[in-house]
Amino acid sequence: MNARIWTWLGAGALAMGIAAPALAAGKMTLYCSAQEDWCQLMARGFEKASGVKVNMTRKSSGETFAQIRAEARNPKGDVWWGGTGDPHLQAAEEGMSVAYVTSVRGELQDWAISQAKSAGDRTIGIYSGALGYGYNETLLKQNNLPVPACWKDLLKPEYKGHVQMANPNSSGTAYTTLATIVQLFGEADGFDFMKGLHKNINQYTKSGSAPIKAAARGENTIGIVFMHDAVKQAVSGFPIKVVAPCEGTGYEIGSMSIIKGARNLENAKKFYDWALGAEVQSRALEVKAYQVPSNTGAKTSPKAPDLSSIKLIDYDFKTYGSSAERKRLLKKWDDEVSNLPR
Ligand code: S7P
Repeated sequence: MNARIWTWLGAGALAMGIAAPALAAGKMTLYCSAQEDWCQLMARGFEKASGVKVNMTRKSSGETFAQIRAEARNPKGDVWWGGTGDPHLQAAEEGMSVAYVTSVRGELQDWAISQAKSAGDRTIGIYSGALGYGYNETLLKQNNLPVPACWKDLLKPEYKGHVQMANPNSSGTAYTTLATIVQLFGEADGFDFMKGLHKNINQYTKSGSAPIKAAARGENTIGIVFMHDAVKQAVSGFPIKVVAPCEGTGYEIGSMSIIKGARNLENAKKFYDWALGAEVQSRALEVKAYQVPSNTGAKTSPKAPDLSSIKLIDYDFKTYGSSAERKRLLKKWDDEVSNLPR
């Protein structure tokens, strides 16, 4: 149906004193930082469930954070759904999101509620997943490269030009990598690690999952990503092997926030409650999104990385999600790592 017919129908309905469902339900703008297919599923799913027209834009976590900050005086978004928790915490601290206590709270995992509590309910956990890397087994063999198992293996000179990660300024995945390495090895040794890794990097991508998509296509050998993003490629039939680094690794609490100044606040709250429901979270499996859902009643897949079998660090979300620390680490990485010759 074209726009003119919709307008005519709407005007007719109003003239007759009847509200057409879509008109009555209104609209909302969703900023989404998960994978495009999952973002579409959420946007279209909410439209179907509520009649609310959803205008969705997909961008990486760091990019969405920068957009919300740039729009702060004239907010255009209503809900920011998905993406790593650190920039959501930073947004909460900087007053870019508003407090909301969901009716679904009692169904959520403790880590999802802790995320909310630490931000005065200005954000909440929607999923969790561990960081790691994946490699293209065929390319590894073709290039006679050893099988990597640890973070420090990625510093070996034979991997020069074979490793890809995203830029931590734009990507939540890559910021999680930087913060994980600093927590795992200490700041001085962690930055030495990042400098050593830089020598082997063929490209810093904008999006966090791009390195493993490139590996799946045979355009890159090793991609530093969330393990669930590597599993998605393996399950899709690509020759990708997934690694939980031997030293231990960090993890994310993927989050959701209502944007301060949301023009469609009631619809934002409706989306928020809907998105936390068990049935909606179970739909993630339809798009091979293998994160751990925050609703305890949501379905998980046996293909999903088993977080209880991975050596996880006690990731300090309070510190590494704070505005000052995130800014400081990103600046240090820009100044001391990204400009080094390779
Ligand atoms: O949906 C997969 C996923 O890895 O994407 C999010 C990620 O932050 C978005 O990409 P960027 O790294 O480019 O920001 C994660 O939260 C999520 O698990």
